[in-house]
Amino acid sequence: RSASRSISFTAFHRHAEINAYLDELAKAYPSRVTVTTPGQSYENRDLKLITITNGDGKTGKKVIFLDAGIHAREWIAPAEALYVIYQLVENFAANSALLKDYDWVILPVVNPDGYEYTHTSTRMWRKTRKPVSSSCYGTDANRNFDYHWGEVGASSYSCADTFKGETAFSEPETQLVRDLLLGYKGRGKFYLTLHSYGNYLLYPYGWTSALPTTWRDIDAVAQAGADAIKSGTGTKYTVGSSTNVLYAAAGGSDDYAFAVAEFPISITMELPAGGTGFDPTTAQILPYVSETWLGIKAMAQKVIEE
Ligand code: ING
Ligand code: ZN
Repeated sequence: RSASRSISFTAFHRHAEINAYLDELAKAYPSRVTVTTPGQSYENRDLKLITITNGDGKTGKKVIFLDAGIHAREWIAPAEALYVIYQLVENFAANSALLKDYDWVILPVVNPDGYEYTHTSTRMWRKTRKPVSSSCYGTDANRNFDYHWGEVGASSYSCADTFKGETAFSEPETQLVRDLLLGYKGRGKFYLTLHSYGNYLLYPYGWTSALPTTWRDIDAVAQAGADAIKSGTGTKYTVGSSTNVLYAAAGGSDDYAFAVAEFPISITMELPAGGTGFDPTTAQILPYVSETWLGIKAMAQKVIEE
């Protein structure tokens, strides 16, 4: 396992294995990798964050923030985050330009309680796992961010898959993402959140059909990603604001990163479907994650060249 250490792209890994891989990288590449644990999930799992640099020792660089696994069942998303980490750390020589003026900060599993629950109990679980009432568990973490929270496309019914939460930021997992994003205010230039499925590159707003005044800048980055994937493998991605090309939904992390934490480029990437949608076969993992990396790399290059 020398090429990729303890991780592979031929299986979906459990949360403990993912955390172990991050720790292993921090040990193997101490000059370029830092792993911290900024908090825990509701069920007390460590939410590990990896910061990847080029090792030049310069501080205060611009930041690309990437997360995955906000939704439990979307297994290809954390797999992609691991592939990005693998490329930036273990294939550093090929990707060092992406780290010259930017640090990458990656939270590969935002919702580990839900993720583990999809492995041990209910494969199609989407939400977190904090009980809401005696009968229902979990909040839709991508409806729980406090920007036009609950105004559209979110449910007040605690048993629903798109339950917005009893309050904005009711979940420790979304609080943690909030605090990280706010901590990078000013330095944060590109927020990318990975979901599945459907091949979309979505940008704000989710809460209204109106577009941000700077939508052309975001659209150009997303289009660069779609173009790179199209020319690499022929796979087509749809680009546009989430309200206009998918559906309206308030309380998403991308709107918050853009409008409150002031990341000028904020994109939700919906990876390809597999199986019935959320469950690609293990043989599909490597083709999907490597194809998606073409798009992520192209988007990062576009952000960096601006
Ligand atoms: N899709 C996203 C969802 O949370 C989305 C789509 C993103 C809507 C951003 C609004 C804002 O519903 C999936 N697959 O989770
Ligand atoms: Zn999702």
